[in-house]
Amino acid sequence: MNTSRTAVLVKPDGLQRGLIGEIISRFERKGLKLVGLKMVNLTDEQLSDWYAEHKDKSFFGELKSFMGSMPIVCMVWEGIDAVPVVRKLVGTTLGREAEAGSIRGDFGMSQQFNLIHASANGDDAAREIKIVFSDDELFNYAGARECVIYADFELAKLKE
Ligand code: FUP
Repeated sequence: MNTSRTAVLVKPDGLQRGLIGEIISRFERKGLKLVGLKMVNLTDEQLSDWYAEHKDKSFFGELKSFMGSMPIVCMVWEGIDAVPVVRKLVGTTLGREAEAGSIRGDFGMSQQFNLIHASANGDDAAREIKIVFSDDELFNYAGARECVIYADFELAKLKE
């Protein structure tokens, strides 16, 4: 399972709270590389695919209507183990229990208004990225800072 690319959504509450710059900044400072970015209003069909694992849950309809209520910011971040690294920076689902220092722990109080989505595993990341991004909207480029973020043997792993 490839975990070097992960999907992130800044949800409607993150947009309205003015947290897009803060969130991008946290991922940049960590050393992750931005390889895809767009603002979209997700359709009901896209949201049904995105949240397919929750289709039988009581909150499914409300979650989709919240997520489709306005544009959101979609990103793809790259790095060694980007999927678990980003999950850790995001924090656990319920904002008021999320770890201090994480995005949800520092800025959120809610379960539904938890500011941000991050892919749970490599398979979800691959599926979610495809829902929003076409291949030509994802970029491969040399990161100028990579030689000070990773050791040579780690850089080789990133290129595998
Ligand atoms: P996470 O992986 O942390 O984003 O959380 P989950 O996959 O468990 O849940 C997906 C989204 O459903 C969460 F962002 C919050 C939302 N949710 C509700 O709105 N109500 C609930 O009771 C549980 C989850």
